[in-house]
Amino acid sequence: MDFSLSDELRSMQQLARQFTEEKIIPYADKWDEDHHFPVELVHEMGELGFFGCPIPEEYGGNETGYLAQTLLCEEVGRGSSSLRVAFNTQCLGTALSILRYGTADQRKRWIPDLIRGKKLGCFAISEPNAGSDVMSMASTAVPDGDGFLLNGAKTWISLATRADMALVYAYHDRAAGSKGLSAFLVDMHLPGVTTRLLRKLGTHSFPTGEISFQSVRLPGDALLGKLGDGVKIVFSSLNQTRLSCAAGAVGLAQACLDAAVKYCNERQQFGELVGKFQMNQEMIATTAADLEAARLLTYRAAWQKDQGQVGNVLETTYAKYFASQTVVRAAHAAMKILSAYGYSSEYPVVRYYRDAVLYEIVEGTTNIQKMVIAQDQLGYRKANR
Ligand code: GRA
Repeated sequence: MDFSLSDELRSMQQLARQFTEEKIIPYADKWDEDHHFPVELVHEMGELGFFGCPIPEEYGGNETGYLAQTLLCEEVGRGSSSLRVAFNTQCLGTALSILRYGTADQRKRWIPDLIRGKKLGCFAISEPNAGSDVMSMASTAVPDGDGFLLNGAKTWISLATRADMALVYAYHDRAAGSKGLSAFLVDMHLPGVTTRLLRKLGTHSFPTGEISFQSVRLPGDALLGKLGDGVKIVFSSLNQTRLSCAAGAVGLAQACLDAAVKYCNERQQFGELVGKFQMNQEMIATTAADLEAARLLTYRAAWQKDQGQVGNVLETTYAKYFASQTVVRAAHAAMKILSAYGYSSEYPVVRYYRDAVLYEIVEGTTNIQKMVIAQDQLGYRKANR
């Protein structure tokens, strides 16, 4: 066992830290307040290679791997939970699936532009009546001539209103059950595609929306993988996007701890620094210990993927589950320590608090993560594939 980071990983971490400190942290509160999506930062991160870690050089990536990707997600997530989502829209939920399941033409068409941030991507799984219950989705893409006819509605899709392409999951044959689900690469500029922006509690700098597909004619080469590969693709994709959530949660929990520590060492009450009070120390200690554990679980899941164990659903689920719980506790602790200042828009803690909650919902709720873990423990269904 070696817990140290290589020189290459440390320098990538350093680059992302510096980028976040210079280009994100000074503006993140204002962007959040204005609901402003700084698209130019997605381009910049793309140019710096932030989205290309698990992608071969042949398609514009840098092949530095999942642990590298995780470190970058963590650093960006420390500055902005909103911008962290770009790792999923540009790579883990889109380009990476195209790399795994796409043809040479599909890879060439989409991957380089997505990971360089030149084209914006999104992935469309959830529907108004299909959240945790993925398989109950109602969208259909039935064979039609030499292509497919896509109909349906998707919701809670990051970048829906801005994306150039979407990886859409839909049934080509509803009657065939799980074997009837397929994945499609959809050009978002096609006739019949419309979107609507949604309002939400936090992550205001990254738009989330609904997509409606009304008799959208897809060409035959929109199909990703084979007919019926939808289940395989969607669950393997969720197993990578959940890792980025875990990393983002670790980054945000670190931001919460940093804010709490700074305040403890500045603010005086009853004649001494508030850090001297044991009840505050208890919150600092539990946050710091949780954070260490969450970070180790996250790095382990990433490291396993770098060893070729990309189907490590169980360990990725532990990481996503524990990191999302950690960040919620960390944000609550920071709020209590900063108290009225925590609740005020003058400090970023109010943004951290709003953004933290999302980690318990997105990419599979906490209860879904627990379900996966419990079913594995009980022997009902092995999580790893
Ligand atoms: O046997 P089969 O051929 O019928 O296949 C079944 C099963 O073997 C089928 O799926 C297969 N399967 C998997 N295949 C590969 C299940 N898990 C895996 C896996 N890990 N890898 C259906 O299985 P089932 O048991 O009938 O399904 P289920 O009862 O519905 O339970 C599965 C489960 C609860 C794990 C699943 O539904 C799940 O993970 N739900 C959570 C959904 C989720 O994470 N949604 C997030 C949407 S994306 C998102 O939030 C992105 C945010 C928005 C954005 O940023 O754009």
